This record gives sequence, structure tokens and C-alpha cells, in this order.
Amino acid sequence: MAKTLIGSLLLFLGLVSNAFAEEYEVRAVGVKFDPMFVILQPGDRVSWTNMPAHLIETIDAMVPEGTEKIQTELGVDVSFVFDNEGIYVYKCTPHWGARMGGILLVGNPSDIEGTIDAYFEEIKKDKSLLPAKGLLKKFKKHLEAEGVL
Ligand SMILES: [Cu+2]
Repeated sequence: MAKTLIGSLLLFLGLVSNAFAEEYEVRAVGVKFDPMFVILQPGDRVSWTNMPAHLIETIDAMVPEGTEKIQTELGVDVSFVFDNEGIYVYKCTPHWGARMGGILLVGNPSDIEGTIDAYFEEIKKDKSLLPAKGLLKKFKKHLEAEGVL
């Protein structure tokens, strides 16, 4: 009996905390993600839609440590919950040459500017990351405009 009660209580708390989670939609438009940048809180969900010719793949050197890689199938709308704070840079692999990518800021990680600078450093080591340069520059400006930096 007590077990059931605790179970119900936990379920209830789970539902309540879920109720505060936000959902964000990113649409693929041409060879751009719109919006290109999303600022969200841990536990929030991001859905990518209108993806018939696209996919998302997180860039290994540009995600918070210890997070699982995301690599989706071409042409499939997808949706993920982000629990770990940090900055996630992702690309649409087939359109990476056209700089199709986006960036998520989850939560309020320490040293956002330092993390962005560290990502810039990664580009120097690996030329395949070059399309991320413009994205990161725009992202920095976006964060300044949003009052995050
Ligand atoms: Cu694409």
C-alpha cells in the first residue's frame, strides 16, 4: 500500500516537472535551420521538422563532455530532450559545405565564452570543422543580443 502511494507520488512529481518542460521547433528551410540557435533549459525538448532532405549530427568536438552523440537518418523528423547543460553544435552532414548547422545552449553552463573559444580552437586542428566558424561567430552575437554574454 505504502509502496503504491510512493509510486503514485513519484509519478505525480514526474508529471509536474514535465509540465514545466518547454518544446522548441527547428525547421529546415532550404539549407538552413530556423531558428539557427535555441536557448533552452535542461529537460526541454527540441524537434526538427521539415527534414525530407536533411539530418542532424552533433559535432564530437563541440558538445558537452560525456553527452551521447546524435546522428539521425536522412529525411526523418526527429525530437530529443536535452538534459546536460552546455553548448551543442550540430550539422546537417550532406549540407555541411553550405554551412547548414545550428547551435543549442542548454541551461546556464559556466564559462560560455571560454567554451566558444575552445570550439574555435578545435577548428584550427580539424579543417572539416571550418563551416562551424561562421555559425559560432553568429551564435556569439546572438548571445550578446539576448543578454547572455
Ligand atoms: Cu541539410
